[in-house]
Amino acid sequence: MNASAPRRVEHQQTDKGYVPVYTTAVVEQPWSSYSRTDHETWATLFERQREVLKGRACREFIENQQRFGMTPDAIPRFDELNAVLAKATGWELVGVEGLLPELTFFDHLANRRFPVTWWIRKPEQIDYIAEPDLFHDLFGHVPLLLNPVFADYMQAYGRGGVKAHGIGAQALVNLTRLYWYTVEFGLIRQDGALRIYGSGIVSSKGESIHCLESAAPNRIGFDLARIMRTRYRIDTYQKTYFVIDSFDQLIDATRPDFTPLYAELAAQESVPAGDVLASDRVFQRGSGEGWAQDGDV
Ligand code: HBI
Ligand code: FE
Repeated sequence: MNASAPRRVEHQQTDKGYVPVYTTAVVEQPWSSYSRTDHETWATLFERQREVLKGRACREFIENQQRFGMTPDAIPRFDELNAVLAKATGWELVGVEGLLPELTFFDHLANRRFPVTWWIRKPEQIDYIAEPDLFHDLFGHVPLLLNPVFADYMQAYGRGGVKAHGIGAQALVNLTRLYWYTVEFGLIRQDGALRIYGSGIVSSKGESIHCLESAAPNRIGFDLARIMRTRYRIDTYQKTYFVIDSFDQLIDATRPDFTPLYAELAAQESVPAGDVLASDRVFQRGSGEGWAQDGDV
């Protein structure tokens, strides 16, 4: 790591698990400072995930990763990806230290800027890392920004986030759940089968298999208000995955102003992450095997 490389932001490990450190700085990708180990970590994760996602990731994810020309040979350069992105959907990747305060994050999305963590996890974190690193952001989030409908959804989400920030904390909770159950852990129905589009899933080998093949989780049809009421998991696989029929369904759901919906939701109980409601469109009612009883966020 040469002296010019920015210092990686480490979340503090405490007895309550890791405590996120939020920063707002935008940094140039220090591509020349990546070590051989960094490139090898990218290669290992890239090859492993490309293998496990065959027949599991949605069409658009694989197609767009190829359009970017991402390979296991080396960590991709943000400026090369930006050249492709700018032409296709007008999005731009900006390097960041890690997690951003919510309003900063929303403001980037509202302006078609996607924040990508500049550093990649250490080899000993290859199977799990608590915060989003370069692999999660670049491999997981960036490909779908080439899909025009999903790219519009991400900008609409950012604009909604800036508004929700002005409305109050509960609106932010509702909106964060929407991000969690779509952008991070969403499933889509394609050719009669369930496929993955959520970034938190595609960047995780275990969850790429679990979300589609395990009997444990619920799989429920997308319903905006239902998702905004539903608590989620940070430290384990999701107990429930929500299934969209198309990316159009996502962008259509974000057209109306959410203010009246937030007011409605404020009067309703949150739904525990593992519950199934009578009004749900159920693809699978999970067995709940292996679920932790507490810890829903
Ligand atoms: N910051 N860099 C980064 N990446 C994220 O995905 C992210 C964030 N800050 C907040 C956040 N996500 C979530 O709370 C969103 O739901 C807002
Ligand atoms: Fe993410």
